[in-house]
Amino acid sequence: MLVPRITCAVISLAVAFANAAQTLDLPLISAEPRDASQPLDPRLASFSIEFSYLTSFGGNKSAPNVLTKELMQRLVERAGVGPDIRPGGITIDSSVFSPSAPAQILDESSSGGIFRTTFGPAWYESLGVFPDSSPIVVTVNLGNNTIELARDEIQAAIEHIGLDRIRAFELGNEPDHYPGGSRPRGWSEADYTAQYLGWSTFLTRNLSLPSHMFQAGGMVESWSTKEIIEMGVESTGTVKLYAQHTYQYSTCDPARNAIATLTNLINHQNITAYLSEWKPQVAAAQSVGKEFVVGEYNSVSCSGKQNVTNTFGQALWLADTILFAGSMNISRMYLHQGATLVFQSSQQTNSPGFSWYDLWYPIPTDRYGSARAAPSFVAYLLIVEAVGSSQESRIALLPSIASNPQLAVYAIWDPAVRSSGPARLVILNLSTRLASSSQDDQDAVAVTVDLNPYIRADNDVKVKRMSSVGLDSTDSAAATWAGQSYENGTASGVEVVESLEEGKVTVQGSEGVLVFF
Ligand SMILES: *[C@@H]1O[C@H](CO)[C@@H](O)[C@H](O)[C@H]1NC(C)=O
Ligand SMILES: *[C@@H]1O[C@H](CO)[C@@H](O)[C@H](O)[C@H]1NC(C)=O
Ligand SMILES: *[C@@H]1O[C@H](CO)[C@@H](O)[C@H](O)[C@H]1NC(C)=O
Ligand SMILES: *[C@@H]1O[C@H](CO)[C@@H](O)[C@H](O)[C@H]1NC(C)=O
Ligand SMILES: *[C@@H]1O[C@H](CO)[C@@H](O)[C@H](O)[C@H]1NC(C)=O
Ligand SMILES: *[C@@H]1O[C@H](CO)[C@@H](O)[C@H](O)[C@H]1NC(C)=O
Ligand SMILES: *[C@@H]1O[C@H](CO)[C@@H](O)[C@H](O)[C@H]1NC(C)=O
Ligand SMILES: CC(=O)N[C@H]1CO[C@H](CO)[C@@H](O)[C@@H]1O
Repeated sequence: MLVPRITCAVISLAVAFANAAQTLDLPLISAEPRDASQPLDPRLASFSIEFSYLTSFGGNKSAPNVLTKELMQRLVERAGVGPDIRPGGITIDSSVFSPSAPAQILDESSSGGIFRTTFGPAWYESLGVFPDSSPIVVTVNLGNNTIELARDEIQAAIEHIGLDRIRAFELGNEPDHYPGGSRPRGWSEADYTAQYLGWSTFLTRNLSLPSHMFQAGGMVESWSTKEIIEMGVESTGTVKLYAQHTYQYSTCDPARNAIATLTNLINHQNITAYLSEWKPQVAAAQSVGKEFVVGEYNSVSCSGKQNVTNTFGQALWLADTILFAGSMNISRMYLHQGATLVFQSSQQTNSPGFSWYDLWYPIPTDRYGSARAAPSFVAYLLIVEAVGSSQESRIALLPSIASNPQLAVYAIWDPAVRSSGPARLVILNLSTRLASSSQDDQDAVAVTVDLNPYIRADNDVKVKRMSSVGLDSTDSAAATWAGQSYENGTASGVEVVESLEEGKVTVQGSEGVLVFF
């Protein structure tokens, strides 16, 4: 696809900042991908969608959700393939497949909590809006403790999705939360491991599944991949890969709600320190030759937080979180799209409705207004273009620059594009620039980076920018990738692909750029 290149508009902007901004030399980047990640999956940025809300996100055959379809196409155009889709979350553990049911019947409590989802063959129509190249992770009911329910759900998935398109089967959601609920208080990771082995082995035989078709783990708070491997989860040959869930912040209770602020969230040290806690788990999975994925995550659990996770700040949080995850060999990150479920916590801040952290609002609602992409959607465009489609790219986070601790710089090597030296560079300036900041304050948080050491004479270096009026902006029309916004799922405005000014690029606070060498 050929795109118009309009360079004037933004270059003059960069020059305007150049006076105030300091010039920065980056640490040297090696020509070869030393200390870099495993080859990146073009599906690094994937999705988890709350099981009982898939119908809202996908629609059905006669009424597909056009916004979802368009947004997914924007990713396919860049990645070459669709992201993984995992219909899952807490509602899977009270789900029941019934061949005679309509798409779905929700049994709700008086406060709006979903305590059972009965679904039928038409439920699978919702998956039709996702690209054919999107693998599906099939999570089934383990919470109920009745293997027939899981068996029927796996059988139905094979019939209606097709085994070829199924990435893996997953037994239950966050089993470490079962003790004291659907299991006795003392139910442990040893009990989970034993049940996983019994069920996955029986189901593999009973349904004649290929070996190694299960995604094990899926815990969120206690227990770990390392522990279940030590307990023998590999012993019957059913594990394909490992998953754990992560939520850095929470609105589930008042104490955690108080620290779930934009400035705490959009902080490079906080982001990298938090995800680094999973390094032993990635290593444990790699030691048995398996992938490790974050099978469900978002920034703030219990459905996000108004004016925090529905801002452009969430885009910066996503870009840094996902690229850092790639650099530490997490194979895919499944960003949860969902809705507030009153069963998550009796003390939570949010009431029922779509989550404040969703990347898009698929249908119009009283609380959120029109169906539209959230300001954070543009982060997915930056990420898929940074990762590329070659399946050979590798990423590394460069060492922090002492004078600019909030500057996150990722180098990406991609032999399909450039044989020596980084093919692409992501520069995120996570320092705060608010929508209300004065011009002087905005200049003070801009930084100019000297890229001359990485440019060859024959290089036609291009830059795409992820920006908005400020970190705290909730306006999707103001959140842009290469000058265009994506509120209704299609690009709006004229694409702006910049060139370098004397080998330099300026990055304002709360802004990111992707440099193509
Ligand atoms: C990631 O995997 C690659 C091998 O593909 C390895 O060289 C690298 O050390 C790993 N990184 C981490 C942080 O484990
Ligand atoms: C498809 O969705 C439309 C709109 O929500 C609805 O009216 C229709 O009943 C659905 N069809 C099926 C088969 O569920
Ligand atoms: C398990 O499923 C059955 C059948 O839908 C239901 O009656 C029962 O309440 C469920 N039990 C739990 C613990 O969810
Ligand atoms: C699978 O399990 C069901 C009961 O859950 C049983 O009726 C059926 O015979 C089993 N089939 C095989 C091939 O094991
Ligand atoms: C995160 O960053 C802020 C600075 O923005 C800091 O004050 C805070 O202690 C950090 N940690 C957490 C858990 O928020
Ligand atoms: C979010 O911001 C809007 C607009 O500034 C304001 O009206 C609303 O009260 C804020 N909500 C919360 C929970 O802070
Ligand atoms: C989105 O809006 C643009 C105008 O900005 C319009 O051309 C396009 O048709 C719209 N797309 C959809 C899917 O509504
Ligand atoms: C994230 C980051 O490094 N932000 C920087 C943006 O640029 C200004 C000016 O150089 C720095 O002060 C910020 O720290």
